[in-house]
Parts: sequence; C-alpha cells; structure tokens
Amino acid sequence: MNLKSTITVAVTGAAGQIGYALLFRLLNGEMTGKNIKIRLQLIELNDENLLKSLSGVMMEIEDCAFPLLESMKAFSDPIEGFRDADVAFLIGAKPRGPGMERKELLQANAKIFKTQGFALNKSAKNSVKVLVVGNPANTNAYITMKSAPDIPKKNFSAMMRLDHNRAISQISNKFNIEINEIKKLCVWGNHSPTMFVDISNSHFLNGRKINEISNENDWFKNILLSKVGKRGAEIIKMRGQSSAASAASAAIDHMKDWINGNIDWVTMGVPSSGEYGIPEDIIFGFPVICKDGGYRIVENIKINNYAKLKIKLSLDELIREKESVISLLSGA
Ligand code: NAX
Repeated sequence: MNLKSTITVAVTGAAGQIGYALLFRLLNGEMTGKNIKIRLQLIELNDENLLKSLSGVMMEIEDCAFPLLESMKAFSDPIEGFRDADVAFLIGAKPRGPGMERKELLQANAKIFKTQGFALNKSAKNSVKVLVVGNPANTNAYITMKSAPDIPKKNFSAMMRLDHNRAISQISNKFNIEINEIKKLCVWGNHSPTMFVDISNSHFLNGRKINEISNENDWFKNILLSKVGKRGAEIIKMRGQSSAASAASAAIDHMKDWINGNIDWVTMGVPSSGEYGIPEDIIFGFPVICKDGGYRIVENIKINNYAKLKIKLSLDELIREKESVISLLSGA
C-alpha cells in the first residue's frame, strides 16, 4: 500500500467482542502507525439492538479523542460499508446455534460471505486487503474471493495468525526463549483443530534449531499440536466466552505485516496457486514473507513425512468444506 495520509478501514461485526477489542488499537495507530489517519466504516446487521450497541461503541471511540480518527460511520448495508475500503476486516459471522450441524453452519456463513464478496467487488477499492476472521474463516474467505471476481485473488486472506501466535507463545514458555527469537515457524492448513504447527525449520538464537533443543519430540507432536488446536475451546471453558482480545491482536499483526512487511515467516491463510500440492484457490495456512504491501508464499521448504500426513488431513477437511458450499456459488 502506498503511503497516504488517510486510509479507509471497514469492519464487519463491529458491535461484537472482537470488534470491540480491535477498534481502539486500530485507532491508536497499531496497524498503520501514527502518521496515517483512519476513515472508519463500521458494519453491523440491521437490528435495532445491535445498531444501538454499535452507537455505544462509537460514543466510546469519540471519548478517546483519537488524533488518527478522520471520520466514523455505521452501516448495515455492506455495499455502502465497504465503499472505497483499503482494508476490510470481515469479523461478523453466524455462530453455531444449538443442534446446528457443521454443514448448516458452513452454508449459513457461505450466504453471508457471498453477499459480502459481492459488496466488496462492487464498492471497495480494487486494491483492498481483505482479512476474514469469522469462522469457518478459510472457507468463508474462499467464498468471499470467489464472489468478488474483479478483485485480485491475492487480496483475500483468512486469519491463521492467532494459531501462529499461540504456537510461538507456547514454545517461548516451555523453553524459556524470547518471543522475538523464535523464527521460521508456520501453521499449515485450516483454522481448525486439524491445523498443523510446523517447527521443523524453526530456529532461535544463533540459528539453533528448535527441535534440537532437547529430546522433546513428543511434546511437539502430542502436546503443542493439541494445545494450539484446542486453545479456543479451552479459553471458552475458562472465560465463558470465545477469544476476543487475542483474536483482535492477531488480526492487527496480520494486517500490519501485510501492509508494512516483515522479514520473518508469518502464517497467513491465502489462496494456493498450487504450492506444495495444495489445489488452486483453496485458502490454506502457508508460511509467507510480506514485502512492499504484498506477500509471497515461502517455497522449497522441506516437508517431512509426518508433516505431509498432517497437512493432507487439514487439506481434506478444507476440500470437504468447499464441497459443502460450492453449490451456493453460481458460476464458481
Ligand atoms: P460476536 O458474536 O461477539 O460478534 C459478532 C458480530 O458480528 C455480532 O455483533 C453480529 O451481529 C455481527 N454479524 C453477524 N453477521 C454479520 C453480517 N453479515 N454483517 C455484519 N455483522 C454481522 O463474535 P466475536 O467473538 O466477535 O467473533 C466473531 C467471529 O470470529 C466468529 O465467527 C468467531 O468464531 C471468529 N473467530 C475467529 C478466529 C480466527 O482465528 N480466525 C479466532 C477468534 C474467533 O473465534
């Protein structure tokens, strides 16, 4: 993204808990720095109580007197809400109701994200960077991308950064390594318990490989994977609500790196162009390096047999998800 004095940021699900945790950090300059003003376009469902709640959030934003806030408006029509957006956080989604089957959840969300893809296509900038947070994030991002044929595919992404951050934090705690020293970690696949945290290329201080620290193979395979995969459910059990502040933090990390660049690998859910045998257009967690407002998938990584097996399981799940919603995509 070229340096400009104001960017337009659209956020769906703005009255929800992730929205509440995201907006104040955004306006504090944590995504684009202290020199770029923000035109905020907040999108919620057309429901009296939700819009009332959003007005309360907007009152609090006003009360912060953020110097970076150029303007702020609420919308219930996504075509208006995405107008001229440079950045779009797609957080709002339909949660799983009691007795709802996964397929029903996928289809209900597919309808929402089809509408939002259409709206982005119609009114956002062609260069808009889209991050889908709402679950099932990868398949929702796929639907959004397919419903916005005039926007380049590389502009669509799904959030895998929370999984990436969770893995780094677990390793840091376990081995007493500084967060910033842990390099070249990635999380392959779907944002679901099938995701695969790959530390086989990770290193820390002086290039020392993480998987050579000690004889901790079991910890990596059995504890770390399950800890990261089940972390969301564990947080719900403890907090009574799903992860919100950590999700908002990951969303900011994701967009900040995409806009400003990052020399280390980060994990982004992005459309495949066939890398590592992942079928084209599947939105998959890959290690990427961000530069000049874009990203590239890191190529030629050696993948061991265990990793291949785990990656295939996550891919199979994504293919099943795609198949259960594909009929809703006319012309896809
Ligand atoms: P909340 O229920 O607190 O908020 C969601 C908000 O979205 C609600 O205010 C709702 O009215 C709104 N909404 C729903 N459909 C909408 C639509 N079509 N247009 C505009 N707004 C709409 O949920 P919250 O805790 O904020 O979580 C939001 C989503 O993030 C959920 O789908 C959740 O599963 C997902 N998550 C994804 C994560 C990831 O790493 N990818 C991690 C955190 C989180 O679980």
